[in-house]
Amino acid sequence: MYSLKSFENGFEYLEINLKNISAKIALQGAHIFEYKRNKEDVLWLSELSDFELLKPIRGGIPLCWPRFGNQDKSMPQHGFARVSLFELIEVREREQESVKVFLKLQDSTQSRKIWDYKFELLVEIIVGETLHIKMKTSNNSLQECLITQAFHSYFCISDIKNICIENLQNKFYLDTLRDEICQESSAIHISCETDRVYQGVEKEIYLIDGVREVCLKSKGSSSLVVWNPWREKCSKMSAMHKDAYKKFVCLESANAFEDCKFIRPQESYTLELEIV
Ligand code: TA6
Repeated sequence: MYSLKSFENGFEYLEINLKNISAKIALQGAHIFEYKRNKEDVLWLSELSDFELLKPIRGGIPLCWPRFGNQDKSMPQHGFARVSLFELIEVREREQESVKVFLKLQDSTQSRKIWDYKFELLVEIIVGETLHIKMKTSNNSLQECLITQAFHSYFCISDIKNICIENLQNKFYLDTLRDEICQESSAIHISCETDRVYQGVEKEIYLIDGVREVCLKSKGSSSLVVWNPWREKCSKMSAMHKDAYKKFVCLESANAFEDCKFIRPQESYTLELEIV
């Protein structure tokens, strides 16, 4: 049902195969880079993605932590977790139904140079008919820490022109391209570069692609990012074909901007996502 594998360059990942479900999880970044249901990809992965230490994988679900975005110049964009090697703690099989994987990242001399906190980041992934991820930050420092974070999920779609995103009606969002606060009026269709951070998001979000529907249920998050680079930005992005923008949309359950989290010493905070 599961095996630890590596690419020729030694890049390690866990491969999970159940009856109608399969997944691949890189130890770097605790990064789910493949999740299939009935042999259909739910997550999008660039054919040009790197699988090299210290290079983020392009696609799947990058874990943005302890920062989302690039406002904090002391840190790589989207933080350092996605380019850090996690320890594989335990894998629990439950018949042919599901496999639960526990991975852990702790502070190090390198991490403390970038972010001077003692921490433990525990990632729990349940691969089954749904994909369930929990990211638990424990602050083992003597001072309070601030985190912003996100499951930066890339979803496979038939074509960007065919999809709509439901349940964000009336929500306010930051249009990061125009640096403007706007209010969503209806279901979202994408026809240009889109980079929006919705706030006050409590309910599940639906990605509708023809007859296909993916539902995102999150806990511990009230912000959701909707991103598609569209043609021009896509052509400038690393590890992406120039037409890749047509085949994915990012819906990112987050704690971003005003939804940031302060964690007191010896306390923890968990961000959860279930992809149904
Ligand atoms: O979540 C949207 C975003 O912040 C975009 O602005 C774009 O930068 C995207 O993430 C990809 O970032 P990456 O560092 O993975 O290339």
